[in-house]
Amino acid sequence: MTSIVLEGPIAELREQEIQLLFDIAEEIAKQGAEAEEDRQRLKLSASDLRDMFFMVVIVGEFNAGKSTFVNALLGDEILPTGITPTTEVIEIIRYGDKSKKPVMKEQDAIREWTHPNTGAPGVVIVDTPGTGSVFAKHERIAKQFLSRSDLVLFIMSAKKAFAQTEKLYLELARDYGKKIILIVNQIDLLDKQERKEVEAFVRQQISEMMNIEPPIFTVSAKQALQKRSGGLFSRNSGDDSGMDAIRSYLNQIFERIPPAKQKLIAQLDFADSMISKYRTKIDDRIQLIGADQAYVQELQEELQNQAARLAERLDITMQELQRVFDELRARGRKFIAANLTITRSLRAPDRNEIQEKFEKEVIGNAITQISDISEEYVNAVVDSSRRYWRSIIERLNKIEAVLEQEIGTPDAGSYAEQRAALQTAIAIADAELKTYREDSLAASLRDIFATNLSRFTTSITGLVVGIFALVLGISAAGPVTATAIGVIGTLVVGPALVAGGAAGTLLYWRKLRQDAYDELDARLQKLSESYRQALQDMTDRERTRLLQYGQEILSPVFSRIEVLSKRYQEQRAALIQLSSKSQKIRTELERIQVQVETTSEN
Ligand SMILES: Nc1nc2c(ncn2[C@@H]2O[C@H](COP(=O)(O)OP(=O)(O)OP(=O)(O)O)[C@@H](O)[C@H]2O)c(=O)[nH]1
Ligand SMILES: [Mg+2]
Repeated sequence: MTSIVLEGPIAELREQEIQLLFDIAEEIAKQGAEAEEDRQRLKLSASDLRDMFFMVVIVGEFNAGKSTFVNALLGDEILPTGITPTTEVIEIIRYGDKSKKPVMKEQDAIREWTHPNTGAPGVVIVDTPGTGSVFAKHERIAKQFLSRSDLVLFIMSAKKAFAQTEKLYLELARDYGKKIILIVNQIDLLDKQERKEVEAFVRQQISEMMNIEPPIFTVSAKQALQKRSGGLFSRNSGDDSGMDAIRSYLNQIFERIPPAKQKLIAQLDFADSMISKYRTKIDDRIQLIGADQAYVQELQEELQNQAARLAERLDITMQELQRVFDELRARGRKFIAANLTITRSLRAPDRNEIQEKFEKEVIGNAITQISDISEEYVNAVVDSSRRYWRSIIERLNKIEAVLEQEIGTPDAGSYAEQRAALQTAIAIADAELKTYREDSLAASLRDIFATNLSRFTTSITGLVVGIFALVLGISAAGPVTATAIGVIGTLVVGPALVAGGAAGTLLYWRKLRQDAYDELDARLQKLSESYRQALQDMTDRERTRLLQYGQEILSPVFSRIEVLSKRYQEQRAALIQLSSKSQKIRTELERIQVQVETTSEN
C-alpha cells in the first residue's frame, strides 16, 4: 500500500490530531448508544490519518453517472456502468500500479483497485452505489465513507437534479463539515439554454435548502470518457466536456495546499463538527435541566413561604383571640366588682339568677367569637394547604413533562429513576391533598375547642356561683361545686369569716374579690393557653408535614436533578476544552510549511 510519510512538525500535528479524534470519541461515549456511530466514525478518521491518504468520495443518485465520471477522471474504463442501478459495492481506487487485480474486502462490500491516475500518491477515489438504488444495503458503508472523506464530489444528473435521497446525503456531508463540490452531469442531453437553467436551478436549490454555496460544475462524463484524457490532475486535455474545469479546480486545491495538509484540515473540520454537534445536544440538555432546577427552586421557596405564612397567620389569630379573652376578662372583673359586694350579699340572690346573669353579661357572645375566629383559622390553614399541595402537584407534573423529553437519551436510566421518584412524590402529594378533602383536621380541632370552651364555661360559672353560694349562704339553691369549695376554702373563706368586725368585713370582701379576680385570670389564662396550644399543635403538624415531605420526598428528586446538571456542565466543559485543542492544532497547521516525501510500502 502506498502512503505518505510525514516528517517534522506536521507529523507531530498528525499525532495530536489522532489523539484529539480519540479524545472526542471517548468524551461522546458518555452519550451512550446514540453516539456509537459517531464514535466509530471518529476512530476510522483517526486510523485514516495514520494511513494518511486523501479520500475523494463520489456520491449521488443511481444513474447520475458517478462511475462513468470516475472512469473519465482516470481516463480508463475500469468501473462497470449502465442504465440500471449498477454499482453494487464501494469501489476504492488507490494510487498504484494498474496491473494489480482488484481485491474484495469487508464481506464483499468493498472492492479495492490500484491505478496510477488517481492524481497523486496518497489520493484515493471512492465510488459508491447510487443513493436510492437497490444496492442500498451498502448504504451504511457508503455513509461511513462519506464521513471519512476529505472531499465530496456530489454528482447529479442534469435530467433529474435534486432527488430526495440526494438531499439527505448532501445534508449529511454538510453536517460532517465536508468540503463539497457539486457536479451536474449528462449536460450533453441538454441544449445550451437548458444547461443554464439547470445550473441556475441547482445553485438556487442548494443555497436555499442546504444553506451552503459549494462550487458547481457542469460536465458530460460520457464525452470526457470518450476523449480518454486520463489523470485526476492532468490539464488542458482540450475537450469541451467540462472535465477540464473540474480538473483545474482540483489541481488548484492541491497546489495551494498539499494532500497531507488538506487531509489534516479536513479531518480537523470533521472533529470540529462532532464537537459542535455534541455541544448543541448538551446545551439543549443543560437548558432542559435548567428549567427543572428553576421549578425545583420555586418548590423549595414555596415550601418555606408556606411555613412562614402559617406562622404569620397563627400570630394574627392568636391576637384576635387574645382580644376576645381580654374583653371577657374586663367583663368578668366588672361582674365580680359589681356583684361580690356586701350590699349585694344582703339581697341573697338566687343561684340560677347569678349563673344566668354571669353567662349573659360576662360570657356573652365570646363563645361564638372564639369559635368563629378559630374556625376561620382552621379553614384558612386547610385552604392554603390545599392550594399548596395542588401547586406542588402541578409543579411536579411540569418537571415530569420536562424529564419526559429526556427519555431516550443516554441518561434515560437515571431519568427513569428520577421519574419514578417524581411519580411517588406526586402520588404522596395527591394523598396529602385528599386528607383535606375528608376534612378530618378541621373536625378534630373543632372537637378540641368545643370541649375546651364548655369546660371553661362550666368551671368559671361554677366558680363564681360557688363563691356566691358559699359566701352568701344560699347553698339551698343547690350543691356547691367541689371546685368552688376547694378554691375558696384554701384561699379566704376560713380565716376571713372568723375575723369579724366592720374593718375586717371590708378587708374580707376586698380580699374575696381579689381572689376572684385572680381565679378568673388564671382560668382565662388556662383557656387561652389551651387555644394557643391546640392551634400551635395543628400548625406544627402542618409544618412538619410540609418539611418532612420536602426532606424525604422532594430532596432526593432535587438532588438527582442536580447531579444530572453537574454532569452536563462537566461534559460541556470537556467539549469546550477539546474545541480549544482543535483550534490550537489548526493554528499550528496553518503556520507550518509542509515537507512531503512519498515512499512505497506494503
Ligand atoms: N448522455 C450521458 N449519459 C451518461 C453520462 N454519464 C453517464 N451516462 C450514462 O448514464 C448511465 C448511468 O451511468 P453510471 O455511471 O453507471 O451511473 P452511476 O451513477 O454510477 O449509477 P449507479 O452505479 O447505479 O449508482 C449509463 O448508461 C451511462 O452511460 C453523460 O454525461 N451523458
Ligand atoms: Mg455506478
